[in-house]
Amino acid sequence: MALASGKQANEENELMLTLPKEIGLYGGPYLHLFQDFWCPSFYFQGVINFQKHFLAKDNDVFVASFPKSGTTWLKALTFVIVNHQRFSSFENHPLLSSNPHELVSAPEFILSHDLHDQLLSLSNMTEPRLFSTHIPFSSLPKTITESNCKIIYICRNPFDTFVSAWEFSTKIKSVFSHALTFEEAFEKYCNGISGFGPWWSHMLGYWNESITRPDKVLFLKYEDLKEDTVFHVKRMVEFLGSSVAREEEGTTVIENMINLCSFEKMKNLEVNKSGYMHNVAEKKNFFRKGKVGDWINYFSPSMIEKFSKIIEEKLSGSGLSFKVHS
Ligand code: PAP
Repeated sequence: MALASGKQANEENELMLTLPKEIGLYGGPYLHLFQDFWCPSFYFQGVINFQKHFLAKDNDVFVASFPKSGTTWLKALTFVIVNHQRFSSFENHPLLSSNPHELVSAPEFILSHDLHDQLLSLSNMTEPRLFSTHIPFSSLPKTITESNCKIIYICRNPFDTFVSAWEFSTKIKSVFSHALTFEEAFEKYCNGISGFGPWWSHMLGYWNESITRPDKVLFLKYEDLKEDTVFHVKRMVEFLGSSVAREEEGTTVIENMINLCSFEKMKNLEVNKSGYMHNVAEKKNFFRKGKVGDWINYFSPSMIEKFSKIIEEKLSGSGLSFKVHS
């Protein structure tokens, strides 16, 4: 397999310099408009390496999301389901001693450095392999879209997603974030300018695919998962063809899984209270409020009106809509 040489990496740096760029909330000095999405600088090389070098296996599982839509929660739930046979004890589970982001990695992140070693460790991972990604469906490597691997996508109402991203950006190390005002960041968000955005094409890419290929993409909403976690976790179990589906009848397995991954449980675990992820963001900041409708405390009436219209216009005719209040 041909790996990125220093020369290739330089070519990619040069390519990045030719792309339209904007300041974003976090993820590097800039967002670069690449393949119709705003790729944060720190992910650029990793995205290209992912597209060029990743080899999917038919039993791979991907957790896909727009940032701040419930990735951490979905990673935890999917990890517990996929590894049910391997880690059946809820008293001694890896999620009690590791943050979900440490257990489920994004190839676009890990392949941004030490490509050769990282590819080797990916190919040696215990199967089924579980990954995450923020890349839009249309930019996923063909090896993923054309193989039988499965994708679970989570989206969240864009009001709360924006507020969650805004709050997160104020807490990460300043070298990785920008001092945009709330209003400036909101204007950019309205125009689709945020990491891996526009948010509407991100959601719609996976939404449309979930309709065309329901066995390939399971589409979840954060709000639905909050409202009826048991129902949607059972959908995940069925979608993944997990043995939990056969074993769970008359047991509390599903409830135990849900409790282990619940906001309150995860937020209060020692492992999630201190320390950094990738030396950039404190782990505790991945667990803020975990509520539906917190946006109401942030938006002015004119912002609400403007953003509601944009959401309606962008999603019109798609069949995708959101509950925005709890
Ligand atoms: P990421 O894209 O950076 O990985 P992501 O996990 O998608 O972030 O989003 C973080 C949001 O999920 C936070 O929302 P908030 O800012 O509105 O509070 C976080 O609190 C919420 N979250 C994290 N873990 C859970 C969980 N176990 N259950 C419910 N919500 C959660």
